[in-house]
Amino acid sequence: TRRLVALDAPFTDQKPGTSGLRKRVKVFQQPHYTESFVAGILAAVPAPAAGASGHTLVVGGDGRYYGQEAAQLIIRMAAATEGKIAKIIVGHKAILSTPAASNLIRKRQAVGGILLTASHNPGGPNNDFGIKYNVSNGGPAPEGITNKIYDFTKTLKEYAIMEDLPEVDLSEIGTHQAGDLEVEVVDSVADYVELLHGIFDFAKLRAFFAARPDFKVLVDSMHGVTGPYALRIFGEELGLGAGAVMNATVLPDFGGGHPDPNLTYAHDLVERVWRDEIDFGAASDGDGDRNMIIGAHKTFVNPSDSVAVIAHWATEAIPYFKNGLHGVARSMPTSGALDRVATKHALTCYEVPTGWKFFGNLMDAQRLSICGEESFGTGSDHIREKDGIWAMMAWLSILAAFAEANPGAEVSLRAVLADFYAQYGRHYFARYDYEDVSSDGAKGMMAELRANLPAAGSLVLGNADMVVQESGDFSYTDPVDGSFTSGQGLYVRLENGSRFVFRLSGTGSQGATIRLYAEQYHASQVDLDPQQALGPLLRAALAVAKLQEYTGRDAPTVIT
Ligand code: VG1
Ligand code: CO
Repeated sequence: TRRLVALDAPFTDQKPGTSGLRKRVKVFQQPHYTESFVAGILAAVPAPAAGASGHTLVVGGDGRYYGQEAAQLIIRMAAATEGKIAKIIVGHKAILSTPAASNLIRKRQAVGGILLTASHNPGGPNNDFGIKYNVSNGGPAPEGITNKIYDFTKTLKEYAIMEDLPEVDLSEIGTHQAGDLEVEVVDSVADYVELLHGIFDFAKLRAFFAARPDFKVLVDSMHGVTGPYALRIFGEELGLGAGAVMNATVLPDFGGGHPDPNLTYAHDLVERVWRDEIDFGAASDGDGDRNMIIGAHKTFVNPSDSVAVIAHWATEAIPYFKNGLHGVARSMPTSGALDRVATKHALTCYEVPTGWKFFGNLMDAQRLSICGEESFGTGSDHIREKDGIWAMMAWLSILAAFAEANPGAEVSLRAVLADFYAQYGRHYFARYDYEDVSSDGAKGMMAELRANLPAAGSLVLGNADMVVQESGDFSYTDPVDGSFTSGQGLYVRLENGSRFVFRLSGTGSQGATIRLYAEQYHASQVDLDPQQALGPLLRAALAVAKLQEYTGRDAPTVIT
């Protein structure tokens, strides 16, 4: 039976951040809390056209704690929409990587999807859960819609739910019925693998490995959602065996780890790759949309370089792009390496605010093929999310193409990067994260910096090498639909091409995280240590922002 459940008072804290609503599991477990946000999403789903049948919605998540409960709850609430939602497609055991969910939404012409993930945030009963709404193009809902959801929840008085429906057995693939709602449980991996087959040349990659039996690959799924995907794609399809994937079991608490693929949190992989001289090492985050690429000789592919190198090689290395690229894009804090590739290849390079939702319109308008963020996110218009496994496949394809183009040369990540830097020069890039600082301190620091940004023509701290060319608070007007977004990060660009940026994270679940991004270009000095090359700039930025004064921190939590 359909029941209307009344709330004592609406929740006022359900404002989605950079990528969905992320809170402690305990917050989602409060009575009616998850229901309230789901009600907001269901209200944001457009009504079906007159006479048309109800919509299809995709549901799935990264396997974290509370995902099963949330999926069952969404089914009971969707079944109470009186036909607005007629069908739910859900991953086996409610598991879908974020890229796989984006693909399913597009492929099955769903009205949207509900993604049960807090991405790279730790999971388990005392950590984070998250819910993200994606729209019919497969991408994260734009701000217009997330604001609507937030406004709806702030005044919600009651929500509808089917009370006495038995749980749907999500471990059984096939079609189930939940009242009037059809629930199709699908293999989590199959459609995604098919998608990749239409993008990459699997036979060529197999031949590459067959010709190099000593070439070692190690993929770290960090007990996140990509385990089954990586086992199937790298282990089986590319013939590398199950040993090529570590931490492949999806665990509700990610094995107690922090499923964020960077040099700090993916340290087990980093240690093995650098110690055992593994040629190609890669990691992905909890929900599978991020990637880190590392290799022997202590090689680390900075994500800002990664998207630029992929764009440089795309038409040659990846069949999906053989007819050329529409354009490229990066988030504002991401380095300008991609801009150089765009200039050389006569492509437009768009600069958008942080967060994947800003790429979708450009892709839908066929203005954008490849894009990336400095935060270990890389992707293309094959879906509307960043895609960790896609990035790994792209880099393997580049290695294969590099081998073909340079017979007899060393085939390694290091060689590909050296070749790239020789052609374009190098954008040194570093990011400092100060996690879990006091919200007041972070806000105070940003407010003072915003008010006192060093002006064009002035010297940063009187330093004669640091003449300010431009500074401001980044805003963006979407060239496709004209929507305007402001307050996206404080930047100071110097006349020598260097830049630093401060912004506050929008994905944390408690306190505040300050991010400082720095970049500096060198045309010919390409072998410096990035932290050393950027040291003076970083120190100047920290002093200008009075970071230590406001936060009491003298060192970052994570350095990239
Ligand atoms: C961070 C990254 C941003 C990324 C977002 C979601 O946001 O900086 O580039 O798009 O996470 O990634 P913020 O607001 O904390 O800086 V994921 O893998 O969490 O979906
Ligand atoms: Co993620």
